[in-house]
Amino acid sequence: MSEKAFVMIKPDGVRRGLIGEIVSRFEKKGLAVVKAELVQVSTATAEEHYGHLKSKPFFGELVDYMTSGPVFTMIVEGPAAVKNSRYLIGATDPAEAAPGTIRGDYGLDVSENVIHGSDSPGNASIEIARFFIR
Ligand code: RTP
Repeated sequence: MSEKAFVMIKPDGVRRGLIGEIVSRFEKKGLAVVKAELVQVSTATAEEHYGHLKSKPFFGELVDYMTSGPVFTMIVEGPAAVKNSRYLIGATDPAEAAPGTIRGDYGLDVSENVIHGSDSPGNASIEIARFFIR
């Protein structure tokens, strides 16, 4: 059954010119990119998106990072799109992410870790609404 996932190339990924490489990985896997946009995230949207981390000491830095330049937002669609996207993306900390995953191949820093992918179909719907239905 087809499913939608929300994926976002973070400001470091965009700055480093990784959009093409990352989109290509999703396409080669067989997931369709059905919507995409280069957009500047507002402070309010970044704070809402990472609201579950509000109590963390790095929350302010995380919001500054996420608003430091444009992000590339995508809706990807296909079988088990959420689970398959998370596999392609790899572990949150690039130092723990397997080679062959996006964070494993392109990241070094646990905060500036190149890409975000929704962690459940429910959160995918919420994030698609947050970033695409404005
Ligand atoms: P994401 O939401 O971005 O896909 O990341 P995730 O589910 O893999 O990880 P989560 O725990 O929700 O963390 C969200 C983002 O916060 C930054 N972070 N910094 N300095 C730190 O120790 C730290 N820990 C997390 C990362 O940008 C992470 O992706």
